[in-house]
Amino acid sequence: QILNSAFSDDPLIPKPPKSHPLPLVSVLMGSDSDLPSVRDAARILDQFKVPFEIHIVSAHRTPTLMVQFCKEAASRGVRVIIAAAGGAAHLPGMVASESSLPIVGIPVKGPTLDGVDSLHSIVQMPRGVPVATVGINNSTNAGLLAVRILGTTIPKYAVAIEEYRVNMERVVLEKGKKLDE
Ligand code: RP5
Repeated sequence: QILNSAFSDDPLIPKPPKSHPLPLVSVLMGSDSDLPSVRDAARILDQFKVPFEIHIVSAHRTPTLMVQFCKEAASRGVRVIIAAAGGAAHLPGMVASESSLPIVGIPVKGPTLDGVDSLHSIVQMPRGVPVATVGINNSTNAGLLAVRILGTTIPKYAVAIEEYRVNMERVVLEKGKKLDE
């Protein structure tokens, strides 16, 4: 069984949120250096009270762990996998090839090439192996998409997304009103 991955002891690298024992969503990242880019997805899942887990799983550095993770995820109750990677960002695509769950890919912006390398690596999947790719570093949308997918079968998440949308509209309209004053 997959347990929490060991994250770096480097005090400069933010600690990940704690994994839930019975997660509906798995958040994977290729490296602990991706953690800042997945934090907003974790915040959204937390906000919507979705049980989730978070692991480092690398398509290149820990391929055996990645395959094992994919084999076990659905039977552990996971419904959606969010996978973040940068550079030669093969993790989301490889997870999509090893699992039948819906995969949301987050292209991470690395120190070079502005994340376009990651975006192209994740979005240009061959027909038959889909990855729902969000914008570069847009892990907020990855979290929201995962909640929406859960909402198709778990009504409380659909209701919560509806409330989120209504609230977002209200906030934007209020901002517009303030501009007109
Ligand atoms: C990818 O390589 C990771 O997703 C990360 O974005 C990138 C660089 O990893 P590190 O060299 O920072 O560990 O696999």
